[in-house]
Amino acid sequence: MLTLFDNAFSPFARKVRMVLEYKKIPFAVVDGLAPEEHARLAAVNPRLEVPVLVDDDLVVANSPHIVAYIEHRHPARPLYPPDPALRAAALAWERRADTLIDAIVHDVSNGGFGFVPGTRPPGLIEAAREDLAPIYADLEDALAGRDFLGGELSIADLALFPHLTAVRFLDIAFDGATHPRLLAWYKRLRQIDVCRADLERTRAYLRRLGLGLQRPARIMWRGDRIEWLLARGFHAWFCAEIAAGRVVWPGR
Ligand SMILES: N[C@@H](CCC(=O)N[C@@H](CS)C(=O)NCC(=O)O)C(=O)O
Repeated sequence: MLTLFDNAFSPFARKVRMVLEYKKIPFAVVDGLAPEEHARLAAVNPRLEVPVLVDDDLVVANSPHIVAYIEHRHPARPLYPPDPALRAAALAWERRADTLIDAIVHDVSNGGFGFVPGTRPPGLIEAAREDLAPIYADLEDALAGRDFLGGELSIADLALFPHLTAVRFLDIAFDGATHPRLLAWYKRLRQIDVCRADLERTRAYLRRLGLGLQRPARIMWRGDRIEWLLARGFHAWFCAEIAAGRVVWPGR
């Protein structure tokens, strides 16, 4: 039996869960970021990150590796396009979603829960808009003549979907008038069962937590998310966060 260490707010975990559901693979779920599950998560991933997939005695961490593992073990309903060029492009989109797009969305949302009004570093939204603009333009181009980025539904679409949902709530969304193919793609995905279920789960999770725009006391920071902040010149803000004891580092 497979067990997924999941969290309904993690774009990486959401991607993996949609893959499992799309392939109709049975699995058990543990909310790996729930405080009461901390020890169980630590036992399978010392970095204390979700997602993690446990397949009997075998542990796979890091979402693109988990997807590759699932695809290898369960090839039916493939999510890697069979055409080599489309496959390479789909994996490149997955990587862009996991790295730069995740970093921008995470940093603008301050870890997912938003900034207390008036505390967002000046210029952050503008920097995010600037760096998302070429991505939206590339997506618009990539969707010319096709419904999905890999031809059929692929890992590219499922990796991007959680992020392109989040941007709508952060004032950094694409404009449907200038990106009509992207808007049509987004609406198309929302009609797909696994994407609909994903959105419903995330909404229910947020309702359960009763989240307004409250910041968590401490946020776990890592690689790409820090890189984008520093590259865009927000080092003073980030150092102040560290100095204030609000930064948690992944385990080793
Ligand atoms: N590269 C990893 C990144 C996973 C990751 O950053 N997970 C975040 C949630 S989005 C996490 O578990 N953070 C720990 C925390 O917030 O406590 C992957 O693709 O799976």
